[in-house]
Amino acid sequence: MTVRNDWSREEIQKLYDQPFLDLVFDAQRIHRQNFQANSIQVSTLLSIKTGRCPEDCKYCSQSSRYDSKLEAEKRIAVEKVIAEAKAAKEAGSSRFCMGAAWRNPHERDMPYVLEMVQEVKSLGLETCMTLGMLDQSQAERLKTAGLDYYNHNLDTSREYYSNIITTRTFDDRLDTLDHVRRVGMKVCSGGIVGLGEGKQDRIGLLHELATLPIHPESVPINMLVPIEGTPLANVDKLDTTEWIKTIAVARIIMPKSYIRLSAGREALSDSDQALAFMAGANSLFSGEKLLTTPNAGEGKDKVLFAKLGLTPEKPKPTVTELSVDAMAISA
Ligand code: SAM
Ligand code: DTB
Ligand code: SF4
Repeated sequence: MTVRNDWSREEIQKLYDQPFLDLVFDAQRIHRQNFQANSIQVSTLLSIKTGRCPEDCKYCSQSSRYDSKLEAEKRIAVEKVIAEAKAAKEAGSSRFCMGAAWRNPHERDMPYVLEMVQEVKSLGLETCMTLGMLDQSQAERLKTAGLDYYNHNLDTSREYYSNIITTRTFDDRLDTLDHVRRVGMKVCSGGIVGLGEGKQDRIGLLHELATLPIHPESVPINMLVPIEGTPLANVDKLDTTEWIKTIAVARIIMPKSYIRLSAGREALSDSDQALAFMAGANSLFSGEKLLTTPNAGEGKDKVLFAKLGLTPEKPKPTVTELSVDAMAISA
């Protein structure tokens, strides 16, 4: 199956507007042509610097502009990050994603994040970071340290974007994605639904993602987690079906990308989650917490996986683990 980067908005709209069951059926068919059925990639998130962010993203608990009652935390120690990463690996995660409430990393933060990447990578976990905007040299240094993925979301359509964020532009976001791509790092980029946007904006977001020169390897589709004190605290809740449709269309137009059921999973029933997997979601965040909000813990996910017959993708073995295996075979 060929991967296309020339989708038109009309084609995407047509996919989105199909009868729901036709759309989900199509998405699952395409999913099975490109991925192993019943296998889910599991990532764990950790906030390495929480709150007091200068940006004005209207959904976010971490913006200093809103009174979200979040307790801010300075950079946490690298040792603590390593301990959390080890625990995540033991619990079955294959990727460890570290997030910071920054507009962009300052030069003084670089040694801290670079050391962290090296250490987490040496545990045999895939590494991911989300630190805000990156310049070309920062992307280069993160790649050299062993960073596998960089998460930077487009969040919503170009047209709706300025209703949500004014402190950085849509094109700033595309520039960061371009810097990440140029150094050969994998891209994790998606958006949020339920921001008060219309269907055309969900289609616009999907169109932007699917017409990037290379599709993001990982596409998180978040559902707004309303945060008290933020401008979007009381926005009307989006029907879950629209979230599932967004996932299904993403699966069809970006057939080789991992589509991640992200923030908002707490609000989904087990059967809604099953429907999201049916629609082609094959990745999720596990653990008790996302960055600042609660998430389904590992225990809950184990039960869900057993109920649905899903298997977590295995973390890649470390070099040491590989050589121990090789010795066992040759003995
Ligand atoms: N500060 C960095 C940045 O914005 O690039 C990294 C962290 S930021 C929290 C990562 C992403 O989480 C955002 O782009 C947004 O898509 C998602 N997110 C943040 N708060 C959310 C919320 N309340 N509900 C759903 N998704 C949210
Ligand atoms: C993404 O798209 N979703 C994750 C991850 N990338 C960094 C973050 C979700 C955050 C949800 C709100 C919170 O916990 O603060
Ligand atoms: Fe800051 Fe990221 Fe939250 Fe925006 S989404 S306010 S940049 S932490």
